[in-house]
Amino acid sequence: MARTALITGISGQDGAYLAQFLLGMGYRVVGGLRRSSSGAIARLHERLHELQIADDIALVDFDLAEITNIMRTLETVKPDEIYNLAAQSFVALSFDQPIYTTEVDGVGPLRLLEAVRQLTPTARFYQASTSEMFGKARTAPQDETTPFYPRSPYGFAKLLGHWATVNYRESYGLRASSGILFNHESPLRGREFVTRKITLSLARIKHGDLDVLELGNLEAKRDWGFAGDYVKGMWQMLQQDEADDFVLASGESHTVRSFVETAARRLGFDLEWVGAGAYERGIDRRSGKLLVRVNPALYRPAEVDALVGNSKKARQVLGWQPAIGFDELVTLMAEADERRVRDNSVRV
Ligand code: GDR
Repeated sequence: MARTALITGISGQDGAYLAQFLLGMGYRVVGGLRRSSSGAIARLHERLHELQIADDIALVDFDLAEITNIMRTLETVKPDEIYNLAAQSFVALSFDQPIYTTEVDGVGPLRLLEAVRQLTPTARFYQASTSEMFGKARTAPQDETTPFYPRSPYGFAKLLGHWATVNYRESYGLRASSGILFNHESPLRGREFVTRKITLSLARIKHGDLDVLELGNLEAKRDWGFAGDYVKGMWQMLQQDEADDFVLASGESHTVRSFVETAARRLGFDLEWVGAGAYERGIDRRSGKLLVRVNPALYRPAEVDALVGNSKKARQVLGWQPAIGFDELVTLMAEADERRVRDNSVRV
C-alpha cells in the first residue's frame, strides 16, 4: 500500500517541490494548508498549479497554532511520514512579529511533536530547521557541530523547534530528524526573499513594468542552492534507520551584490555600481538607466553577515548530491521571471 506523507506548509516553495517529489515516489500526499484571513485561498494553490500537481494532493485545513486541529489531522490522516515545513519563514518580518513567529516556528513544532508522541509515535518526522540558527557564526563553514548564535526572532524560534525535535527523539524515541538547510531558492520562491525579488524586479524593469529595484544590505553573504535538490534531502533523511540531524548546503557563498550582478547579466543588462553605502546605485551602462538603489529601511536590526555550510555528513550518509549550482540557479530564476513578465502571467 502507498505510504502517506503529511506536508505542513504545502502552499510554500518547499511544500510544492516536496509534494511533487513524493508523488513521483508513489506516495499519497496530504497537504496542510492554513487559511489566510484575506480569503485568497486560490493564491495558496498557485505553486501546486505551476507544478501541475494540484489535483493529486489532498488538502486539509491545518494550523500549527491550534492543538486540536493538529490532533484531528494526525488521527484522520494517519501519516507514515510528517514533514513540518509550515512556518513564518521571512526573517525580516520576525523582527516586527517576534511573538507570533515564536508561537508558530518554535512552539508550533513542539505542539506537533507532542501530538505525534501521543497519536502516531511510529511516524517519521522531519523538522525544517535552518542555517539562521548559526546566525553570527564564529567559524566557517558551519556543520552539525557548529555552535548556534541566532540573530533574529526567526532564528531563536527555529532553534526551539530544533531542540524540541532532538529532545523528543532522545526522550521518547521518536523518529524525528532535523534538517538544517541553508538558503534554497527557485522560480517558486516567495517574492519577499532577496533572490526572487531581484530576478522578478529586474525582469520587470527590462519590460518597463517597474522603475527601480530597492535593496538593503548588498554585502550579506549566503549559501544559495536549488530548492528542488534540497527537498530530496529531506526525504532521504527520513529513509535512514536512525533519525539524525543533517546540514544541507551548497558549500559556496555569494554576496547579494553578486546575485544582482549575475541576474542582471542574464537579463542583458551591463551593470555598473556607483557611490557607496546607503548612496550606492546600480546603473545600466548601455542605457544609463538606474536599476538598483539602496534603501536603508530594508536593513535588518541585526544581520547575519555570512553563512556557508558544510554538508559532508549528508553527502556521505545520505548520498545527497545537489545538481544545480549558483549560475544555473540564477539563470533558472531570471528566465522564469522574464517569461512570466513577458506573458503577463506573474502569479507565484
Ligand atoms: P534569509 O533570506 O534571511 O537568509 O532567510 P532573505 O532572502 O530574506 O535575505 C537574504 C539576505 O539578503 C539581504 N537583503 C535583503 N533581503 C530581502 N528579503 N529583501 C531585500 O530587499 C534585501 N536586501 C538585502 C538580507 O539582509 C539578508 O542578509 C531565508 C529564509 O528562507 C528563511 O526562512 C530560511 O530559514 C533561510 O533563508 C535559510
